[in-house]
Amino acid sequence: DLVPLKRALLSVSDKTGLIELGQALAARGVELLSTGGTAKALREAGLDVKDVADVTGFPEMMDGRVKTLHPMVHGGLLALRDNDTHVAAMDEHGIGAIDLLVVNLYPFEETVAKGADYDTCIENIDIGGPAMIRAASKNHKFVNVVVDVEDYDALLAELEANDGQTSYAFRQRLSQIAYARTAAYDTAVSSWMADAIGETAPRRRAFAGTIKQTLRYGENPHQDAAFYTDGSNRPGVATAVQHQGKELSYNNINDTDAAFELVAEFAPEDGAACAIIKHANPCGVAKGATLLEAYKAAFNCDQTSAFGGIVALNQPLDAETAREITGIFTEVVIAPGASDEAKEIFAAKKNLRLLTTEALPDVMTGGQTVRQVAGGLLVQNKDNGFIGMDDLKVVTEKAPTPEQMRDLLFAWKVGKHVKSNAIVYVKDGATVGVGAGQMSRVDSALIAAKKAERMAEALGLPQPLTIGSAVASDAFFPFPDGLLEAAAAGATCVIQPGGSMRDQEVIDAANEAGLAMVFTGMRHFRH
Ligand code: 93A
Repeated sequence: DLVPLKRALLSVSDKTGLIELGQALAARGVELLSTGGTAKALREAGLDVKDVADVTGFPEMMDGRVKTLHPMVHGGLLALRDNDTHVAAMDEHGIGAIDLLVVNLYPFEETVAKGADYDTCIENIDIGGPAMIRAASKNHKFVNVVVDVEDYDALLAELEANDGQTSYAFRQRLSQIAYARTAAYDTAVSSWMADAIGETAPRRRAFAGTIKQTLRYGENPHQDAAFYTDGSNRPGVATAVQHQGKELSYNNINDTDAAFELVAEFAPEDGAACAIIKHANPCGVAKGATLLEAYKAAFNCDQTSAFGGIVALNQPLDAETAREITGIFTEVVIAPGASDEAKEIFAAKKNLRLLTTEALPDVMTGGQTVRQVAGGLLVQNKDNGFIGMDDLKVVTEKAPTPEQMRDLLFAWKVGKHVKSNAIVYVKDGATVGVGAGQMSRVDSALIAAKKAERMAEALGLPQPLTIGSAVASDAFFPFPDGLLEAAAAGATCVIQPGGSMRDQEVIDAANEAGLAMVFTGMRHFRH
């Protein structure tokens, strides 16, 4: 799959590194073609360059709007070298193959950033450049395309390593980068125009996605909103089938996603699990011998909050669980499938939405999360960090029993899906108190314990279920106080990342309180 590089077309607005690149290519005997300004710069450096105008037989015209938009150029980029008809067409029309395209586009983004007027911005929309980039990218089986000055060195290194040729994998990588550039470029143009004409409807803005649904409104009724799919076709709320009920709202989608991603932490073959979500935080998560048991246990964590919640299951919805769920008002149920009987039971509840997918989300897959900040986007890899039994380090005199260990790992998995500061109490495979989103870890510990007290009263239990529970903290305890609150609530074992300056103080406090504690060495902030 090595292809030799004989002919290159260089057309760049940013001339940084151009001469060095031109010299290196010329030294390898590569023939250089260029557009006006680029050709001029190369010639001034003493390089031999052919004008694209001489190749097309047309002068650059209309203020440069038409320079490279010609079959002599696009045929040379797009022709399949191993296709007889394509080769015959090249011969017939005298089209020479172009093996390398080096383009950087008219500086549209920079022009907008400078506050240029409308017409200047329009003139800086590159047409020929993206057309050539997309042509060369499509034909990466044979053609190299470089759109970033930063990649000149990599190209030269590839040629050096392969005796003037490039590999398929290399060209493929260049192609992917090139499409990312044209996509970003057109997004910039569209966003600028939207701003210029006052278009605010989210469904008319360009994103790196395909519009799936115009939402009735966003987080609040005065906000417009839309839902996009990202093309990955991953199992999840974006690809789920809705069987009944009115359209999902923005908040429904967000909460359903949180619910399904959380329950997917529990592999169906390890038993049934259920997560109930309110405002993107779990108000109950449990495992059970059956889905029905898992649902009931999750519901008993915080019955008050579960009202109007979102329920996610890790196994197909069955009739018994469906019947139980209809006992209170629930917004959405999502599961990897549902039995016909379960669907019939839900059919009587017009407002309840049932979503099913082919499979659970894969919590181990990568991907990015994107969040907008004023004037920017924050992009990070998804938190798919995983902690197993072998990763845990016992730091206290007491070590957790196997039962405690099971609950600790359960609490840890749930904690990953709770907004920070997160404190999660678990007993017998079910959350019994969740403290979420507090600015202080102590408050999260207190709130979770308080909820458990209230539930004990409501259920007529002799004592809160936090007595004898396992507790997880999504990040380290900076001081012993949060840990002591958990101990006061009745927790007997603790899982936390460790890594605080005061770890020793916290460990001492745990020993004094008779707690068993393990460190994960990994934290799960979620903001
Ligand atoms: O005005 S264009 O959209 N029309 C074209 O046919 C065309 N071909 C290349 N702009 C076009 N280009 C762009 O010209 C390239 O993308 C590059 O940014 C620039 C290089 O022009 P010069 O070599 O004259 O500096």
